[in-house]
Amino acid sequence: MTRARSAQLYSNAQKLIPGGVNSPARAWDSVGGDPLFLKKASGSRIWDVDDNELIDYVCSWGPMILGHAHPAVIDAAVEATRSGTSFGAPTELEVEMARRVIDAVPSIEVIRFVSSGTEATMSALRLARARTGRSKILKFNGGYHGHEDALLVEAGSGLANQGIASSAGVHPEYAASTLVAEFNDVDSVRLLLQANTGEVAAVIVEPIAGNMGVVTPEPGFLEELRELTREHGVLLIFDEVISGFRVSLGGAQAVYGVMPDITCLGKIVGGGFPVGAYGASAEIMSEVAPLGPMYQAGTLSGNPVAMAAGIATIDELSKPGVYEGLRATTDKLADGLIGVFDASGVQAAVNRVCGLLTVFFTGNPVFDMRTASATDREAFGAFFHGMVDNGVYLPPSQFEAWFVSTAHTDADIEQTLDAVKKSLPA
Ligand code: HOZ
Repeated sequence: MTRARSAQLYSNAQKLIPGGVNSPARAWDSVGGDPLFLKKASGSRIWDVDDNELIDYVCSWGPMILGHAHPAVIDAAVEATRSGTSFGAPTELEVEMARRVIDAVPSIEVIRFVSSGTEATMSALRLARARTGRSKILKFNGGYHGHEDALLVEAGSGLANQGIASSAGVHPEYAASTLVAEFNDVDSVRLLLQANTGEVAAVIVEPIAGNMGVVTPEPGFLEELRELTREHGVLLIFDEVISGFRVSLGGAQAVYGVMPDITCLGKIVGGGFPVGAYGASAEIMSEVAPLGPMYQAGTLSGNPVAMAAGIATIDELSKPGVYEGLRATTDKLADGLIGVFDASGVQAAVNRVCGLLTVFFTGNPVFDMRTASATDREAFGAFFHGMVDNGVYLPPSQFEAWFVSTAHTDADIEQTLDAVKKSLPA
């Protein structure tokens, strides 16, 4: 496997772009080595600029749930493009898209489209503050909700890799207004809400954590969170940027039957184009301008090409059997991984839900950021490189999810498991 062209591009990029990447999670800092530069993708496969073909479990960090360059999505986007790529005025596509999301996601009655997941969470916090008249926010250690200032505190994803859980440059008052609890530990939430009675506007949580690696909510955790927030008059925000349209058409809220006050979406909702969204009851959304006093705007919000791609994606996902298939593929991969690790005496925890999984090298269960951080990250780095050398592209970090798509076949899974056998950490 030659990577000469990637190495050359990376060297050039480092002179032009901070760290050579436009998003830190793409650098291979935590596993070592130079990132691959990609030039094309189709279905479950990607090709780098040196013509190496790999099975892809990054899938653009989530949006490509149907696999890359799905014909229905490409056709819809191309057709929309021919009619003009941005108008800065309302379109029929936005209305069609809003209808689909509202029909699918149980707690959303009214939705506003923005251009990224970060914009969605940022706007959701502003909405919660506007609605409650309070300023503090509670998040979870290892929860990552994009790069909004108040949320870059004890964050997962790229920040955890860099060992900078809280970003520099955040206004100290913002950071001070963010409280941090432990995922799956409702008592840690209770204590913070009691100590800050009447001051907390919202609790924001990834109902299935995806930025400390995949960590699922323990039975009762989300339910108790719902109860507690209600008791304290605090709005509950589900960041479903990763879990939305992935674990089911209705997201994690439909799977666990717990309804947030505000939902944030991103990734899949744009079908591979830059889209985010936040939605809630009609009453809460009446705070949003021009109806209400909470201002939020964007030139490319509801962009027609992105809306067309999103509609095509949701329509494909709405076909019978899609999620059953995705779940079966995820299970086949996760069970296969456990089988290989067990047969080789490698201690590993494989956390999974439909369409997502993470391998942690540890003999213990991983249920929050502390247990995720206590796993063998050096072993993960060696495993990652073995996998890439054997034709499988994984997220270059312990604290990210592997994304499975509906395009991954049984043959892909077999090939992946063969690569795992050759990549086992010592
Ligand atoms: N937010 C993604 C990681 N959880 C990274 C996005 C990217 O680097 O493209």
